[in-house]
Amino acid sequence: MDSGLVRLSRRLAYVLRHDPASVGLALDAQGWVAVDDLLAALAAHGASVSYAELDAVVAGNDKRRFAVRAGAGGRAEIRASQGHSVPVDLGLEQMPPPPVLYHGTSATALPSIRARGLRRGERHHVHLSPDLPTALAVGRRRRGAVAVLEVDAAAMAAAGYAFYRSANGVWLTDHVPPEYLRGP
Ligand code: HQG
Repeated sequence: MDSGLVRLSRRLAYVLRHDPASVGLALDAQGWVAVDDLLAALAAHGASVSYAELDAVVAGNDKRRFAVRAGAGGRAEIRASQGHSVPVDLGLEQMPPPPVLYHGTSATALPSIRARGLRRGERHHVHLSPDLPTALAVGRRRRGAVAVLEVDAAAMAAAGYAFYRSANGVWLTDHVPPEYLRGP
């Protein structure tokens, strides 16, 4: 994606996950908003975005961060597939996880993570990656050295912890206690 579309993708992620009110929007209970309303709200806040640009962001997004559907009355609606801090019910179904999941983070966070486990912070869930390369990419968003932890998802599932998978393949759970973490 070119840099203009990357910027647009970041702006959309911010609006649709964290602060729809920043452009005067409200999401429905499941996080959806009509595409028309979104584009009008962005235009009213100084960002004129065309349907073609929005399509390019939705289709060209490496992580498929956004989902589009035909809503009530045939209006197209959009939402972020995961990562919200505003309260939305994504309707995620619980699913048995693969035996091992990964979490990429900053090496400086390790002492705290070893002591308290992985915590969800502002987000609804702890985010886990299905493979090492994805976890490395997530960890590289942080400053300094990257650390990748392995999560013993099989043992967690056996102990009754719930796992969910977002529409774009991110594994989600409420908390990973330290005893299920392996790694550096
Ligand atoms: C860390 C991106 C200290 C955790 C990615 C992480 C992902 C702790 C940071 C998605 C801790 C939270 C989520 C503890 C966790 N002590 N630090 N006990 N427990 N942490 O951004 O997983 O581009 O909320 O390791 O690809 O980095 O937004 O979570 O470093 O899927 O679509 O606290 O965001 O996707 O950071 O990333 P985040 P994350 P998008």
